[in-house]
Amino acid sequence: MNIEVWQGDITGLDVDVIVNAANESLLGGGGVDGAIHRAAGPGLLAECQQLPELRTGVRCPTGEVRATGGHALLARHVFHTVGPVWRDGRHDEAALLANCYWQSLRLAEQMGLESIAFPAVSCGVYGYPLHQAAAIAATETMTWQKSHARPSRIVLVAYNAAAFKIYQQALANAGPVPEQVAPVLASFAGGFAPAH
Ligand code: AR6
Repeated sequence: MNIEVWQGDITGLDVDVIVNAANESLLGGGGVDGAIHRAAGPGLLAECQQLPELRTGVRCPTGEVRATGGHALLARHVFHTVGPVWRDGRHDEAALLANCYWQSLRLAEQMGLESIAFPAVSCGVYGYPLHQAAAIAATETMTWQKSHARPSRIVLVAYNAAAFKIYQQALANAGPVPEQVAPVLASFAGGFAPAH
């Protein structure tokens, strides 16, 4: 059991599931969403289009998650979650972002998946301050691992060196390390294949 920080492009990871920072339509966009759709190929968009709309233009409300296949990705599945748009921190942003992590971990457990990789949900176009988002990612994933066996590998993906350091610090701050479940703080995920 460990939580890892890995720097690079999430689309190249050989894990059971990569999480996508999507929007409520689930019909693609820029940032990591665009990268995942490009790498997965058109089958991913076709599958997203088949997911039911709860109301016009909303297939996944903010804070929730929907699963699809991985299509041309190495990852077997994609979880599409929708992070909050950052306003001022007083509009439930933290709780909604925590839900993205918690609901994704719960779905991975229900599906019997062993490994999951998260990008920095909400930290691009949606403007969430990375320090605060990294603290939430660290707290939610570490709390999850204290009481759940699966997924046994949780990877926090930093897209650049600055984000890598912020994640390292967030994990160090999120202790105390649970007994007998020592996370490998900020290790590179040596077992993952890089992008082609
Ligand atoms: N691998 C890993 N991380 C990445 C990658 C990548 N290939 N590309 C970007 N990031 P964003 P959001 C990082 O904007 O803020 C889309 O249009 C990036 O550096 O992708 O949740 C959706 O359709 C940043 O730290 O997601 C939505 O409309 C993080 O991923 C909207 O953007 C998230 O940045 C969602 O905005």
